[in-house]
Amino acid sequence: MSKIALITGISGQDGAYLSEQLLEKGYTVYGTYRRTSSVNFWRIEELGLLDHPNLHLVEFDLTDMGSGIRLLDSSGATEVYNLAAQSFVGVSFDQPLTTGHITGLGAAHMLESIRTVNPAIRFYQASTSEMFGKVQAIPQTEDTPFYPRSPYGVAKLYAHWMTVNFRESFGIFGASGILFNHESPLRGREFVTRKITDTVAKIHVGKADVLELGNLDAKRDWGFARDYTEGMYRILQHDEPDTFVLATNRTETVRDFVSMAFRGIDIDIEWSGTAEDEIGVDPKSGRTLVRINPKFYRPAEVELLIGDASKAKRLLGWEATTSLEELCRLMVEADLRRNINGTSF
Ligand code: NDP
Ligand code: GDR
Repeated sequence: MSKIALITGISGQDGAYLSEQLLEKGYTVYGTYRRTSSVNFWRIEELGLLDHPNLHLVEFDLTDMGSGIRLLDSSGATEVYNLAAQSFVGVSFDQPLTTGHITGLGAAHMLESIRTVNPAIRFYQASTSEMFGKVQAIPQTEDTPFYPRSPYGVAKLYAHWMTVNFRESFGIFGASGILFNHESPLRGREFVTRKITDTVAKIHVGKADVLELGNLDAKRDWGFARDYTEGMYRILQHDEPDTFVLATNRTETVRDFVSMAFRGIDIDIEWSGTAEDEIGVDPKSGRTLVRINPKFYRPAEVELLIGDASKAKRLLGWEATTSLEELCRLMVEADLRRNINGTSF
């Protein structure tokens, strides 16, 4: 009999890759999506999974605990990957309560549902490097103190500690992956890497003139999402429920990522100006291709993230295998293809 997994948030980036990997491993997968006025399955469609016989798409909202209980009961899942969240940091400042309900309390709903239906179900919580926020140590490990800097980070910290608490109080197999930023061609376009690669592709084909960004100095530890979803699986197969950092241990600025992406279309951006009037220019044509728009600044910023995933390497045999250059190339190529074919999401 195949193992049964439930993935909340299958319409998101990680849900798509994780479902692909679990199906390849022979799992039956129940993937949850929200009721919306138009369907949002482009990621699983792009991976060719939409008609997979072992993939069951089920309507579900994390804020409705009763439906979580019924879903656990009817699916017979023995592993739950809780990936659903209001995951955009910027929006969490405008909608802190919605973010708290979904991203924070939503995880508690799943934990309570597991406790009610079958406490033997293994639970993975999608925790985040945003919990480190104003960082207290470099690099960040499982032992680094938390200091979240956004309503999203605060909500995730609640969900993280509820997972640890249910592990310690009720013996539930609650595992938490503190994942640093991970990107891919399936990344949502509001996140900075995909915004950059999509706009670079649009500039290349003449559909956009300029890339407008906020804080170019923010530093992130960016990896490839497919490596990280494999890490989630390994975290849930470990003998003991535990907390693991997944990261690349390399950090770069947003500015560096912009330069890297433009190199993908043979432009070597030259930077000039300071802070809020900085611009990026194509030295060959003299065109300004990058400029600052203050509307993309955040009320409080996470300036620097760099993770140390040695524990995951030691206990799970996991490490990030895709370089940032390779990741950026994959993303620019995918966006060029989509913009040329007119299939851009
Ligand atoms: P996405 O934003 O791409 O996906 C989030 C998913 O959650 C979507 O399927 C979304 O559905 C769903 N969702 C949102 N609200 C609800 C709700 N009320 N009920 C049910 N489902 C809901 O995120 P990622 O795939 O990038 O990330 C997966 C998880 O990992 C998230 O929890 C994120 O916070 C966390 N994380 C991500 C990192 C990253 O770098 N990608 C790093 C660390 C943690 P819909 O499509 O309808 O919006
Ligand atoms: P982040 O990702 O906040 O780290 O959260 P995002 O890509 O949104 O921002 C990264 C950094 O880039 C700066 N930035 C901009 N960001 C966006 N989105 N748009 C811009 O125009 C822009 N200009 C500069 C930001 O200020 C920030 O410093 C992601 C999400 O996936 C979370 O769910 C996850 O938990 C963390 O990564 C780890």
